[in-house]
Amino acid sequence: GSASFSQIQRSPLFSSLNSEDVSYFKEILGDKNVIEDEERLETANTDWMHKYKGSSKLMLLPKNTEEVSQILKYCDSRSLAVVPQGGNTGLVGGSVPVFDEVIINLSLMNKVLAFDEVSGILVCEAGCILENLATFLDTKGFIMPLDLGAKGSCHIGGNVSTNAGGLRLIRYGSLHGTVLGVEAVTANGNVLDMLGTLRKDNTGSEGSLGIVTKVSILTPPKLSSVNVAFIACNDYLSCQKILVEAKKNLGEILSAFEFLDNSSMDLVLNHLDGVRNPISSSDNFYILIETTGSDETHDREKLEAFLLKSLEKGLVSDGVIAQDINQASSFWRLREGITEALQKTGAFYKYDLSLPVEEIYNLVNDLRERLGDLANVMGYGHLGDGNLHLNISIAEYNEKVLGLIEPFVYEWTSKHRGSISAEHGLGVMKAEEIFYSKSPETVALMASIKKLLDPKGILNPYKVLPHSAFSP
Ligand code: FAD
Ligand code: S2G
Ligand code: ZN
Repeated sequence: GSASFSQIQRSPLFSSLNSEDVSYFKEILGDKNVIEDEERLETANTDWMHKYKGSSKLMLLPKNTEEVSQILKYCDSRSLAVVPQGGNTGLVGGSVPVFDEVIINLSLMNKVLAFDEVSGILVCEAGCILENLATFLDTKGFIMPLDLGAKGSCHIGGNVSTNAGGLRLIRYGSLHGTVLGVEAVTANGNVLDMLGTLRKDNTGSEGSLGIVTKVSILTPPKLSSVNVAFIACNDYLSCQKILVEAKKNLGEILSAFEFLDNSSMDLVLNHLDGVRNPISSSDNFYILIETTGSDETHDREKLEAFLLKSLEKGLVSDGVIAQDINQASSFWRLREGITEALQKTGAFYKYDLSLPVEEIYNLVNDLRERLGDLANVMGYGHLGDGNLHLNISIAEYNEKVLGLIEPFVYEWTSKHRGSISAEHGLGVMKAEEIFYSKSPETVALMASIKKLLDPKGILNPYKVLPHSAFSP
């Protein structure tokens, strides 16, 4: 795991669980929703990447906001630290205990509460799985404004708490724009009902300021014509020019613009079954473009014209437009499958960075030069949002290689005016690195808000904020 993880000390201010605590939780939740079973705790203590592992002795499954409130009120009075957990697909160690924090998992709070078929405003509980919401909305002719590879497991509560970006941000904006309100419970058990307001809500607290129990979100109507093109180009400058052309010539129907380099493509072809590169002559970069509009003929003509023009200008070496939904899914599989393919390599280091678009691939090249043949460096991500997913895969974890990667990657990002966390959050992985992207004054302000809302620091301790700024 990452170096900073092992240097954290368990705060002496937090109590340890005792039998009275467990009996209290059983009283308010019922025995079956108070989990002490070794196997289920093993899963809940381990993150999706199997990189971060806690030692919690208890997982609680509240069924409603009132139960979350009672749990937090009790934990706050007993100084028991907790970790809010959604789908546990987070990639920065934010969703699992660092030590013996009590796990509060929102999975049982998975009901759709209201949907307005005119405005598209959905109100649901935080534990709704993203894919289930998408399926529900599909029956109403609407879609979720965000989509990500973890859709089958991640919760809307976790998406809101990490201010997740994902594959549709280029079209529908970040959750800052679509989340209209939340209901949340603060450390002392107070229920904050900010659900009714239509003002925007700045989130991204990663469970350190409160537990999100309900979300109201604006969902766009489902449009009839979705087209996907998979194209290859020779160099990163062409990737950028294609992005400019796509924004200009596809305009309002552009709904996704993802890139992956040939190392990422090789990784997917080597580690996933049933995938193949639709481009006959392999190239250095691949781009997946999706358009979503309301007129199939118009949209297809537009996409074909765009592709032809890019070929004529020599920006694109080859390209193919999906003939049907299956082929479109096979193109998406190449992009969404990279994370899964990485899981199958021995070990990997993962960086989720925002950078000026023109700088993105310079970092990949610089790091590739720095590591030589010590490791395989891959660059892919949401090019349209200036979000690079820089991943390094290696046979097994190796402190020497980590020492070559960090702090180099963070310093490089900071020097080039980027952010060390584009969409995944800081979690435990990057809490000590926050100063590469936030000024000391901003961190101090974040710490004062944390102090105000969670004076004992029981909510997701050791995460987001550095020990120097806030230590329970
Ligand atoms: P968890 O992992 O359970 O928790 C994440 C954080 O939120 C933790 O700090 C946790 O304490 C907190 N939390 C969870 N639920 C609540 C709640 N109800 N109230 C308060 N705090 C809470 N992320 C992206 O942004 N874009 C992507 O494109 C993307 N692609 C991914 C692809 C794959 C294959 C995988 C495995 C992950 C991907 N992720 C991506 C990362 C992850 O899916 C997101 O961060 C997601 O939003 C986490 O949701 P979750 O419900 O799994 O939250
Ligand atoms: C994606 C997943 C994280 C990663 O696929 O868009 O957010 O680095 C990522 O694989
Ligand atoms: Zn991503």
